[in-house]
Amino acid sequence: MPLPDEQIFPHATAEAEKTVAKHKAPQDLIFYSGWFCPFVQRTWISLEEKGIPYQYVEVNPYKKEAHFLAINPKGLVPAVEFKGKALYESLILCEFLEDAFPSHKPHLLPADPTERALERMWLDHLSKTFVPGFHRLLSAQEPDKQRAAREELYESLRKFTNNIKGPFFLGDEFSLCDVAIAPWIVRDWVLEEHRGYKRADVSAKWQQYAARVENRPSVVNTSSLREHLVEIYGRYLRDEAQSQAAIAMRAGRVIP
Ligand code: GSH
Repeated sequence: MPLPDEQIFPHATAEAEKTVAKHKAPQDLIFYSGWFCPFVQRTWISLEEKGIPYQYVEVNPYKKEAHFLAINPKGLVPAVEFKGKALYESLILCEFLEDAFPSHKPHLLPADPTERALERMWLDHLSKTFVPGFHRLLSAQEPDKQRAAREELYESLRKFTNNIKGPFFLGDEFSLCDVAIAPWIVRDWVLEEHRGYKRADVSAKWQQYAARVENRPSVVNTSSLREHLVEIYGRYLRDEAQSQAAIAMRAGRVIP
């Protein structure tokens, strides 16, 4: 019997569908995507920001098909095949795009080694506190657990927000921290509708930053309609999801 998580609307919609249509032709870089996935969207935003030629291939990662497991043995999207070599992990892929296409701008990591390290420290913060915190709030069932998870998420976001230097994380330039958090900003309506989260309750600065990031063309052009995400998030809201992330979080392990 198929896992309920396999029941996913089969393709991107809205602006993301138009972007997919422009990237059907074979290229040196094949981008294995799942239109619904926030981790995928990070890599997709980087590709779009930098104007890198790529071929878009839609995968349902819950089906664990042999052809995809040969690309990523973990069976997770996003993955990339570049000149015959397979790569995966969203932030590693974003950094790979910086390294493999140095003439493509904008550069999403600062040139200065200290600034680069600082950017990576904040990426680490997002991976270790913000992303698991978002998931914890999404799947918390009892009101007291939801309250605690919401406060924990606000705390993580306030720390991040206090370090935003300008319109974007590093100032005027859009950078990898903006890329890394953007997919969860465009999905925070789920928390707002079901878990009492409000951008304004984090801070006014967060509210303004989030509005700016969600309107960035690369973010808009990789976003699909909410209506097809509702079914997926319903499984998380009822704590019924069987994704690797949901199973790991339920068992108190880190998200793979
Ligand atoms: N750490 C991975 C990354 O950053 O790329 C996470 C990727 C991930 O969890 N992708 C999900 C997936 O492929 C879709 S959003 N899930 C398949 C599964 O859980 O079996």
